[in-house]
Amino acid sequence: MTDGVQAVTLAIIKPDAFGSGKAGKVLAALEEAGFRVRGARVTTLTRAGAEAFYAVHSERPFFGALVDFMTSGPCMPLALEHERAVPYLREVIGATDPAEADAGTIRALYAESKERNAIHASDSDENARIELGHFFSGIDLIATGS
Ligand code: FUP
Repeated sequence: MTDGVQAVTLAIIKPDAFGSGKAGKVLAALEEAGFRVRGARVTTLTRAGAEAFYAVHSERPFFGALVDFMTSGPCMPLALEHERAVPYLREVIGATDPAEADAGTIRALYAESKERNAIHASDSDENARIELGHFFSGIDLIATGS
């Protein structure tokens, strides 16, 4: 454990990775990268829930397919702690399209395609706070320092 201030971000192991039995491997990669798991769930998104979660993309041509995919089976939201939680998780997961993701990143290792790309990560501290709120209440997250 470091002495630095810890931050928390949201990851979601998406239905492609969860449904093909890769959740354990993805979680192991996240732990090996140095994240501490502060919250974890298994849930299947409702259509309304997925639309709300991805509301920022509602005008994009891929929005309907994205909602179809994210509601197609169980996923695993994770609250992950690290000193640089948001930017570091983005580094560890790699580019949106696995064909463009750096070798060794989670998407390079486990994503099928840009559309079915194994894992979500919040892209700012503000969005992390909002997105964590979709899946966790404060009391679900174990206390810092435990
Ligand atoms: P990322 O932050 O890397 O998850 O990527 P974006 O926020 O740009 O996109 C969110 C999700 O929309 C991606 F994970 C997959 C989906 N998407 C597509 O299906 N097609 C695209 O062209 C871009 C994104």
